[in-house]
This record gives sequence, structure tokens and C-alpha cells, in this order.
Amino acid sequence: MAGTDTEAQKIPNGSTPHIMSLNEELLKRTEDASEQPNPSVYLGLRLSDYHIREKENQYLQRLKDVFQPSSISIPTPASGQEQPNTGQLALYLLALRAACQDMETPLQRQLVTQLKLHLHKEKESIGHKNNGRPLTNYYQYGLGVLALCVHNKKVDVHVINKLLAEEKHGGFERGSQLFVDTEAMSGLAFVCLERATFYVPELVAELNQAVQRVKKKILQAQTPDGTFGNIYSTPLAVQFLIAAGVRNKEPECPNGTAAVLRSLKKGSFQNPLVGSQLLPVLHGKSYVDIASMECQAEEDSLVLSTSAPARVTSQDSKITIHLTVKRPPRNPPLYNEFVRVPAGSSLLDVLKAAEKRSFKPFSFETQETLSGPMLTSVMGVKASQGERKYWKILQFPHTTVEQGIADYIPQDKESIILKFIRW
Ligand code: B12
Repeated sequence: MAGTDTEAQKIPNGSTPHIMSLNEELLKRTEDASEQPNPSVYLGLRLSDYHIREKENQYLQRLKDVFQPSSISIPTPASGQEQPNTGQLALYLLALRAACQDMETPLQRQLVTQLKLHLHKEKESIGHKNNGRPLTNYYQYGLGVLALCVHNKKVDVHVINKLLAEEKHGGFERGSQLFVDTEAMSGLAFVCLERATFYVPELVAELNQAVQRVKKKILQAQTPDGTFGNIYSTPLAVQFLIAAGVRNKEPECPNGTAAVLRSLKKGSFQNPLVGSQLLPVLHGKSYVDIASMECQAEEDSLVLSTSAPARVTSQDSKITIHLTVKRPPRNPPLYNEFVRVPAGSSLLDVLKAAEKRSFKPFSFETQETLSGPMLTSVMGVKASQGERKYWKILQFPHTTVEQGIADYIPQDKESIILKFIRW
């Protein structure tokens, strides 16, 4: 294991090839010019102990071209949105810090101001009596606070207080279910803020209590198989536990790491976003460590192999998927058919196959995001940010599918429900 850190030494030696292969996969994604550059992928690569500096630098340049175009005619980030949202801007700022870029230029200062403005608007939206929620979501709110903190910028105390209050009053929980990703992201922000030197002792004490609360909630969210929440929220949960310095002290932590390693070996972290949140963990690091990165003495220590693992679909063997589209409270379903596809097809392939069949019309639309294509419209029914509704993917009768349409591979005779509901 290349890491010198004691956390890194907790990772069993036999896992090194799998960690390197995840690193390699992410680096290969950066070479695909048809894909929008993803600042989260860059962060994962920077927080690894293995590097190929030239490739990382090229990717940083691509990020700059998208997030700070010199000509206003160049489109801004993923998803065809005109402006990056709070979270995307925060990730880009984290990327600049992870690259040890000079932040004192007018252009970079403007970005920090822009993020502060975004957070101000998010805070106003929470305070608005007709809304009571951020414009985007609390995950992005936490990410925004974390990015400013990592840049050693003072965060508006009112902005911090809103995040503290929401966490304290169980805003990232529904019944017994904890939204682990959001809880962990706010926890990372609290850990960073607690270490800053700007805030009065009363606020620092509150931040400390918040870190203890997040720690307790995340540890309690561990399932019998070792994950915190589901397998895809475990990387951020462990990042928080590393940042809060509890990773070696609590028995839950090695079980969490073991669970992600098992899934990594099974190939469950193919999605570049979740892979990029995992890679730092495998090197004993978290996003809070970006604040102290020095970018010196890095060597080109990653060797790229030539093999490209491809998903196998077989034209010879076909499978049948039952696809139902529901828009409650309306009945009957908008669509209820069996679709035949080659074995190994993704759910996206199933939707495309349904669209091709002429006797029963089916249509859908997607939007590019940092997590891949998100299903935004089915049978002409469109999800809109304002309405806070989305197309949920379920496995019959009501199991939430833990992957997106491009990654999820349904099995023969599986029944998939697309349900338009509130979030
Ligand atoms: C908030 C959130 C949601 C909200 C987003 C609403 C909103 N406008 O805020 C809602 C409830 C709609 C949602 C839905 C889903 N989500 Co979600 N979501 C998140 C969360 C907590 C934060 C996303 C975010 O703001 N990122 C930051 C910004 C900067 O990135 P962005 O690309 O601009 O953000 C957009 C996308 O992330 C998109 N989005 C949200 N979830 C998903 C999931 C997929 C697969 C895709 C392609 C896009 C997508 O919504 C964001 C806002 O527009 C992440 C946690 C995480 N660790 O990333 C999970 C997460 C990305 N979601 C996840 C999943 C599985 C889903 C669903 C597939 C669940 C389901 N069975 O229906 C659906 C998507 C279905 C579809 N129609 O394609 C998983 C993905 C795991 C994986 N293997 O890739 C994550 C990691 C949570 C987890 N631990 O399981 N999600």
C-alpha cells in the first residue's frame, strides 16, 4: 500500500490491485472527450496516492474550460444548465484547491463570491415561509459550506446556523431512515468549520456537538452487512468518520471499509461519481484533507493497463423485463408491458427497446448529471425542479433501486416500476 498514513495501512494489502484499478478506471474516464468533465472525479484522483500528473493537469484544464470559459459562448457544466448549481460550483472550487491553484486572481475571487451568493440565496429560500427548503438540496448546501471552508473563507454565520439547525432537528432523517449522504456531507462541513479560526467559542462548541451528533447517527445507521445506509452512501459516511478522527476507534469503521472493499471487488463501483467518492476513503482521506494539500513531491506512480473491461451483452440469450409506469393517484398505469432485451442490458437499454416497439407507444427523456443520465420524463410526464417530483425507479413491489438507469442491470423476469412521486 502506497499510503504512509495509518488509516491507509488499515486497508488489507490484497486490496491494492482493486484500488489501483478503480484509480485507473477514473483516470480513463478523464480521457473520454465526449463526456463532460466531472469535478468530483478530479477530486477523487487528487486524493489518491497514485498519480499521472500530465493526465490530471489536462483534466483540470478541461474543467476550467467548462466552469470558467474565456468566451461566454461556451456552455457551462453538465446537464445543459446555463449556470452551475450550488453543488457543482462547490465541487469546482474544491477541485481548484485540490490543484493548489492561486485563488487570488480576480477570476478566482469572483468564483468564491459567486458561491457565497448561491449560499445566501439557498439560505433565503429556507427562511421563506412558503418554501422552507434550500433551492437545490441540503446535500449541495453542505457541499457549498465545505468548499468555502476548505478555501479558508469565512462562511456567513447565518448560513452555518441554518445547516446546524436542520441537522439538529432531524432534517436529514425520515422516520427511522437517515439520509446518510446528506448527513455525512453536513458532517464534513462541520468538521472543517470547527477547525477554522474565525468563529466565536459558542459557535465552535455548537459545531463540536453537531460533529458528535452526526457521528452517533452515522454509526447507528450501520446495517448488518457493514454499510452505512446503502453501499453507495458508505464512502461519504467513512469520509466523515475519517475526518472526525473516529475511524480507528469505533468497531463499526473496519466493517464499513470491508463492505465497500467487497463491493469494489464485485465491480459495484463502476459509476464514476460513486467511485470518485470512494477512492479517497481507500487512501484514508476525506474532502476535509483538501484544505491542507500542498501538491508537492507527487510522483507519476500509476501505470495504466491496456485492457478495457466492457460490459457483456449477449445477442443470443434474451431476457424479459416487466415494465410498469405509474403516476399516482391515477390508475390504470400509463404503461404496462413486457420488454425483451439481450441478457446483460441496462435499464436504459430496456427503455430504449420499449421506445422502439411500435404497437404500444413508450417515450422517455433523460438529462446528463454528474451521476450519469437521470430519467426526467416518461410518457410525456416531466419532472420539474419547482414541483419537487421525480421518476423513482422501483423493483416490484416497492424496493428502491440503488443505481441509475445507465448502471442498473435487471435480471430475467424482473418487474420494474417507474413511479412519478414527490421527493
Ligand atoms: C439529492 C439526491 C436525489 C434527489 C435529487 C433532487 C434534487 N433536485 O435535489 C432525488 C430524490 C430526486 C434523487 C433521485 C434518485 N437518486 Co439520488 N441522490 C441525491 C444526493 C443525496 C445528492 C445529489 C446532488 O445534489 N449532488 C450534487 C450535485 C452538484 O451534482 P449534480 O449532478 O448536479 O446533482 C444532480 C444529480 O445528482 C441528480 N441525481 C440525484 N440522484 C441521482 C441518481 C442518479 C443515478 C442520477 C443519474 C442522477 C441523480 O439530482 C441532482 C440535482 O439535480 C446523492 C448523494 C451522492 N452521494 O451523490 C444521491 C444519489 C446520487 N442518488 C442515488 C439514487 C440511486 C437515486 C435514484 C436512482 C433512486 C431511485 N431508485 O429512484 C433516483 C434517480 C432516478 C432517476 N429519475 O433517474 C444514488 C446513486 C448511486 C449510484 N450507484 O449511482 C446516490 C449516490 C444516493 C445513494 N447513496 O444511494 N436523488
